[in-house]
Amino acid sequence: MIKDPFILFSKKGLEIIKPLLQDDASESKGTIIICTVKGDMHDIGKNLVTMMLEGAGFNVIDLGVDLSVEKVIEQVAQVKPDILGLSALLTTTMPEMKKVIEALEEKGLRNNLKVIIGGAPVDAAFAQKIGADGFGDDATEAVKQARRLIAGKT
Ligand code: B12
Repeated sequence: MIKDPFILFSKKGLEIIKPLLQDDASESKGTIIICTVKGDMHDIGKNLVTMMLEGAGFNVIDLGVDLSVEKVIEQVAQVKPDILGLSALLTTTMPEMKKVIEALEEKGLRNNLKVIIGGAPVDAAFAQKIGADGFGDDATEAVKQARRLIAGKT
């Protein structure tokens, strides 16, 4: 029983509800790397998306916030995830998403990887413009997009 209502809005609160969202499925549905792009410290939405994806059975590696293009590339090359999720909450950091996709293409890492993006200033048109494979305006849509993209891969 949660006595303090404010705990629900904290990271600790998210930890408490996490097991309640967990799927029974023991087998991973795929691996997803997620992060907030360089220059951007916002992570509340990304953390919610991470939790919902984990709850839906995906293996999610959360790299955190303010991730440089180089760091993202390094991790994708190492882990070889099925999906890369990028979050941006500032109009000034949205261009970082395009830079990541361009760098993935340059390094030959784009072929087997799907990219989904999200965050308040981002929309489907922007996703299409920068060459992302999907966009989610909330955590539920993020799960739908991840399922769609994984299904398309096999
Ligand atoms: C909380 C907050 C902060 C907190 C962040 C705390 C944290 N740990 O995240 C703090 C105080 C640190 C902060 C700082 C700043 N902020 Co701020 N912040 C906000 C605020 C109020 C809420 C954001 C939020 O958490 N929303 C709730 C979550 C649940 O929603 P969400 O992030 O959109 O995520 C959902 C979807 O977008 C989607 N989603 C998100 N990520 C992803 C990823 C994928 C892959 C997918 C599929 C989906 C997805 O699913 C999520 C769940 O539903 C917004 C205003 C607003 N109403 O959005 C301003 C806002 C984003 N901030 C703003 C600004 C300007 C700043 C600062 C520059 C302020 C300053 N002068 O210092 C700094 C920037 C710091 C930095 N370098 O990042 C502006 C941005 C304006 C713009 N157009 O760029 C906003 C819009 C406020 C405003 N109206 O001016 N901020």
